[in-house]
Amino acid sequence: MSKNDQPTINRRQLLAAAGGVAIIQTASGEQIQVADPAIPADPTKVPGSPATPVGTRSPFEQTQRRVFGGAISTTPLQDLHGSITPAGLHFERHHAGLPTIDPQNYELLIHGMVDRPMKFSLAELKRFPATTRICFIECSGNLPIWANAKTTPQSLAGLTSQSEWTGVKLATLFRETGIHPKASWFLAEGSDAAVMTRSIPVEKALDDAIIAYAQNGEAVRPAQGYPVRLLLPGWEGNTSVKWLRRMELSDRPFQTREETSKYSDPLKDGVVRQFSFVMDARSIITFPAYPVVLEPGWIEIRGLAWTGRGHITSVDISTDSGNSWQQAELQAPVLPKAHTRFRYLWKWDGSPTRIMSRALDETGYSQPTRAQLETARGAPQGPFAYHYNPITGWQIESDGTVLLAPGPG
Ligand SMILES: Nc1nc2c(c(=O)[nH]1)N[C@H]1C(S)=C(S)[C@@H](COP(=O)(O)O)O[C@H]1N2
Ligand SMILES: [Mo]
Repeated sequence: MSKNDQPTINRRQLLAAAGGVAIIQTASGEQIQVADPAIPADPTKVPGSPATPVGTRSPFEQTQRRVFGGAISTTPLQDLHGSITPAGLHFERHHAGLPTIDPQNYELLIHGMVDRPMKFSLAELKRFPATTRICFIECSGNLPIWANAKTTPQSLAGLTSQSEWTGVKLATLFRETGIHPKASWFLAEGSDAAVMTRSIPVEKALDDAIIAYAQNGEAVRPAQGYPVRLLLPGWEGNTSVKWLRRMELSDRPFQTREETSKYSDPLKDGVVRQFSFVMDARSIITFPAYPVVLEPGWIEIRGLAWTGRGHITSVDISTDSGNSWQQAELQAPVLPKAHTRFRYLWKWDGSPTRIMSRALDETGYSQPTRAQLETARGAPQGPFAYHYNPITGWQIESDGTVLLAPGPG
């Protein structure tokens, strides 16, 4: 029997032993002997603070987004539970700051190759039948290639967040305006100084695009596009244009700055991949991860897996540096195009090892190793690598320190 297999006495049991013994009589008259700890005085039994119109979190909770240069902030994935990102911790990416838009003056214009060009106020958008879904938004640049061993889940993959979104189906609005049979693309334009524009296939609009005005039950936050954003579930975050003001239908893509000089992927041999919309399956272990220091014993490995192609079907975990893989438990309900929480119970014996997770999705796509990715696409280029989703691992040292593992991941 190793030292880790010995039963341990926890603090509760120690308290009980110090408190002596009591006899409890059950409803049927039977007597049972139980340990009887002294009940500590309760320091909170004094009148508390009053109700407030808008709540705030406990002052003892300090988790935060991490802000980079004012135009990017990342979600603290390692501090969250379940699958919904609180709105105030949703990652932010904006190319020219947050515009302030008065919802009274807001209008959404749909024009171009349509039967009836139309403008919709916010109130008009809210009168259409509504739809609600939970899905993630992930920036396609969600893996800084400057990551070093002391990288947290937040710094590694904090450009993905999940909300429950509510709005009107874009298909409903296109049915109102009518679309020319030849219209196959539309331009989505934001109302910020960046003049964010992307060309989107009409097929996506008719499939599952949402014109969203609510996030986790309240109005969309300014950082997420108040009062209205385009939401394209499973597609690279950049296409979910915030502060949406205009959509123009056409029979071809518009070749905007955001889809030519940016958001296209340099491959090997000078070839560039354009319109790589769908986010590939990815997973990361959020616990244990840097800067946690582990003690030997039972550990619940926790993390998130997601895919833009539908459902996650399984998440494999390796606790022996990739020699063998076991299936993690997935938290139900497993929703399509959504962060899926996984858990795996593991007893760490104190010897150095690497833990890794690998996501599989319903199309049969398996999250690739870094080597597989680089064989297919070449080494990542530029300050960010778009659509870079390799298996990542955490190296656990014998002293319990956990560090981001470089390859073979
Ligand atoms: N109008 C507008 N829409 C935008 C952007 C922007 O700068 N302006 N940034 C895009 C990018 S690059 C991403 S990843 C997502 C981020 O959405 P979030 O800030 O709500 O997380 O919004 C997209 N929509
Ligand atoms: Mo992005």
